[in-house]
Amino acid sequence: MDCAGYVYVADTRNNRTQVRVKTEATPTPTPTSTVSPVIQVPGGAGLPTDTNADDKYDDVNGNGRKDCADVVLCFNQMSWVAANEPLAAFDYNGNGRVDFADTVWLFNNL
Ligand SMILES: [Ca+2]
Ligand SMILES: [Ca+2]
Repeated sequence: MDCAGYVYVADTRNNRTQVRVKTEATPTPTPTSTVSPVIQVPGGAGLPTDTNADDKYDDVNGNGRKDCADVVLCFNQMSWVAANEPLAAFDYNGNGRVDFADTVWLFNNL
């Protein structure tokens, strides 16, 4: 194959070279987030957001910034978040579950 994408096939049995026309390139798939879509946490102002693009949704109440209200909502809705939100978005400490330690992590990372 050459730089233009043409494929040359050596046919030694018939002493000839065949040229195959290049095919169109396969479109590259668009990268998608590793985190499933989140939904609004009860008591929040909107969809939770990831304020610094680290796949941790630290703006739990969806007001566009991480603040104490997120820590409070995270604590109050811990069971709901664990049951309804994608784990990767709210498992801040990466221990495989949404629990009190994630609320502490959120507070310590305001
Ligand atoms: Ca917030
Ligand atoms: Ca956790």
